[in-house]
Amino acid sequence: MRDHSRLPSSPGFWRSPLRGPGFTSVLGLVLLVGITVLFVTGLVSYAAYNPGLSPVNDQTPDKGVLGFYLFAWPTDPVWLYRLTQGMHVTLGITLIPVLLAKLWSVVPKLFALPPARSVAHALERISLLLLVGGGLFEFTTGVLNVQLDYVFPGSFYPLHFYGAWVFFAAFVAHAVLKTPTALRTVRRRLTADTAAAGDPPVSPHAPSPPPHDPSVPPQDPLVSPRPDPPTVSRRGALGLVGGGSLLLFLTTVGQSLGGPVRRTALLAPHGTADPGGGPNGFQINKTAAYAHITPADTHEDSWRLVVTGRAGTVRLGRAELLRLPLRSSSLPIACVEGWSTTDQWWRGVRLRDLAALVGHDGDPPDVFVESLQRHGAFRHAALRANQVADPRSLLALQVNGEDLSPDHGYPARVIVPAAPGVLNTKWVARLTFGDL
Ligand SMILES: Nc1nc2c(c(=O)[nH]1)N[C@H]1C(S)=C(S)[C@@H](COP(=O)(O)O)O[C@H]1N2
Ligand SMILES: [Mo]
Repeated sequence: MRDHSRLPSSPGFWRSPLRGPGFTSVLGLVLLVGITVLFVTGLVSYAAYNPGLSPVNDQTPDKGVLGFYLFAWPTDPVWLYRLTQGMHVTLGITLIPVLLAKLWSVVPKLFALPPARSVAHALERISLLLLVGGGLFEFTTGVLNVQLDYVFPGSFYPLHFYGAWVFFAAFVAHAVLKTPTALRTVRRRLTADTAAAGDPPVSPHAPSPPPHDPSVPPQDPLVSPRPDPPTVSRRGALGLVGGGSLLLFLTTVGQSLGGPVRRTALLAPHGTADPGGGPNGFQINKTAAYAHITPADTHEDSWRLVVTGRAGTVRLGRAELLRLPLRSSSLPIACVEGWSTTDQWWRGVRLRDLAALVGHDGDPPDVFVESLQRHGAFRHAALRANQVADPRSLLALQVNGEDLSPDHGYPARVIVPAAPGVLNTKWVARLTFGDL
């Protein structure tokens, strides 16, 4: 006779004594909270990144109904995007061991036969496929986008955005079905632990604790019918998962804290340009060389900033810009990839003063910013009116008391409070205020 226990569809195939509702419930409850935070911080990131005014800077093409919630991202507090995106990326990376352990803990269910016992069961299994597939997709695309320059067919942003909605819909359905059981399991486990620890009964007439853990009915499909002898306790296994998460957290979070702590971010992407020391010695995203910006392009004799508004166009050299009223702002750069800098001291011309030069006094409109850079998705950006109006928003010419370095955007770059780094266009060549 064939030994069915050698097929993954047979419960006897799965031998780990760790599997069971207790293990799965704890991990599930951690993910319930964690993934909800990931979803919210992720949606918020799209609102920040996606001004929804210019199709050129709309990183969510055809966002359609899913873009219903997009709003004007505020410019206060200046560390807002450092916080939301630092949380998004750090938490996402920290949750990887929990996600993997959770999937491992329920893997027998994925193989169970028959594929569907009823229509309801079939629907549940399809939703599980979306849940598992969506979860793996979101975590994988997120990590790859942070760690590698570019690996996707099409832009990362719509992929991660659509994926998030599919994943989260399946996640909500799953959470509604399973959270009550998970909470009950964990609560019973805690009560059982307290009783086992030898707490005296509340009253001599109180019913004695049940002889075995009632949360693990022997027929629970997660419990192996033929478990191997344990090599680690459930608590030990949860400790390993938690330890893995802690290690990832400690080797990631430094990139969002910035400053000297950045060096602890061993898992932050490397191989990027070394910013060196001095006033310009902070994180560089894309170097001038990468963007094919040459000294000839940015030389005083050739570079002119072209500013257009309803009153016409003006052209300004760097010397002329330096003669305009210069302002200072202490602002960080916070990249969608999760890293950010501490506040840097920028000096330059207010965007709203430049708007006023071309006929937009008082109430400046949106601006479309274009770089000298010819190729690449980040060579242009559109800023909302509230970002232009903020007195801290600058076309920066200097940073930390020195001229911008070529890698940080010499001769001029945009810096806007609380905005994602991608809106802080470097090597600016043209500003167009108002409707295009
Ligand atoms: N022209 C241009 N500007 C750009 C980019 C770019 O690739 N090209 N990268 C943007 C991104 S994604 C970030 S995070 C910031 C980083 O600025 P930094 O390199 O000065 O730290 O610059 C932004 N400005
Ligand atoms: Mo970025």
